[in-house]
Amino acid sequence: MDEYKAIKIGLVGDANTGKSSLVSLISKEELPKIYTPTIGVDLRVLYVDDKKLKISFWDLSGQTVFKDLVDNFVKSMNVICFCFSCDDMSSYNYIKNLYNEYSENKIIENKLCILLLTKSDKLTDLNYKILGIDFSREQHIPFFITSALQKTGCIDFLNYLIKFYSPVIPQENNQEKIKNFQCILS
Ligand SMILES: Nc1nc2c(ncn2[C@@H]2O[C@H](COP(=O)(O)OP(=O)(O)OP(=O)(O)O)[C@@H](O)[C@H]2O)c(=O)[nH]1
Ligand SMILES: [Mg+2]
Repeated sequence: MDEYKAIKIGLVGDANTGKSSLVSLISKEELPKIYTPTIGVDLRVLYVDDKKLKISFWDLSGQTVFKDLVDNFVKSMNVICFCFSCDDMSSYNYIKNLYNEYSENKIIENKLCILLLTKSDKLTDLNYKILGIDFSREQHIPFFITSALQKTGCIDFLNYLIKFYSPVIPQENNQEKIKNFQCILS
């Protein structure tokens, strides 16, 4: 396993935005039937054998009580996924503030940031989508629309990550790639 490139991905966002559900889906686990808030952090690992990638998903709690712990974990990640959900405008404000905070504290420097709109099966207000597109364009970060329930968007998100870290492309080019990303909508 030594020759595998390790990539650490942290999912952040307000409580109840569906981070754990997304990670369950990616790990091919059953979606939890009832909402169980994450206590601190959960970890799942995905091996992509043909690309020699070991992708670890750090499912970080959105509970306020764990904010300091989450901030500390985030510092050691390669990728930060900012999650907000289609049914809660405060979850958008939450990640917007968090992004600004991490940006001011230089926590996101040299990290790939990704914006995820979750629970798209509940999308009744197109404003969520527009806010996501605007945010991703302003900050030059990729944007994916997902539903763990309907199993949509996650494959595009995963493929993007795999392609981004594909060993064929030297790691040094990543900064360039971050700047030149295309806004991806699924
Ligand atoms: N409709 C719908 N509900 C979802 C989806 N994903 C998650 N949920 C529900 O949203 C609630 C919260 O999901 P979690 O994945 O536990 O949320 P979380 O972001 O991990 O929450 P914390 O661990 O507290 O930060 C649960 O009741 C899930 O069943 C989705 O894609 N669609
Ligand atoms: Mg959780």
